[in-house]
Amino acid sequence: MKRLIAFLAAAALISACSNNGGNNQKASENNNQNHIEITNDMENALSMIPSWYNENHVIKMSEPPAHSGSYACITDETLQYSYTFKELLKNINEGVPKLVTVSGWMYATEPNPVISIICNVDENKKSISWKAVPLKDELNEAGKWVEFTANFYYNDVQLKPENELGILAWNQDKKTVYIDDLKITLEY
Ligand SMILES: [Ca+2]
Repeated sequence: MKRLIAFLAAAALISACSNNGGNNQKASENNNQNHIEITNDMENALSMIPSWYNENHVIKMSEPPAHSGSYACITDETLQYSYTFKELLKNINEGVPKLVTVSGWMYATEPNPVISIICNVDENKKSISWKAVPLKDELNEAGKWVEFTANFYYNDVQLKPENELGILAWNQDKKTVYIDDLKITLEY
């Protein structure tokens, strides 16, 4: 119930922000029955947006500048896990997704860092599906923002509305990688 209230509060916040056209609140949803889009530009991460965790990994950027606005997520040797989206499937939409696509921008400080996008599904706090898309080859140029996309298909798992979806980047390298402007798309 607490989560549901938090989710409704988030939905209210999102719609309030889209009404005033505010640019600084980009944790938004663009929905129809078969397609849900959740975006987060990290500019308001520190206000603790519901369904998003690890906001202490979002920092004010100067060198390099963030991809959008002033804030982006840092991952490095000690902050291996990025800003994270976590929510019950039933709180996102009716039904369960066939495909989850995670896209966004990453800035590698050295070429070819060992970093992956992780899509995990928990049932009763226990993982029933853990998928990783490595981005090492995509990030072959350091010192610039590079767009990435990771697709996760769920034909092989029987998802349930009660399952919890968790999405994050996992940096297994010593090299720092910054992340900004995440977009999570769910196809039903
Ligand atoms: Ca940003």
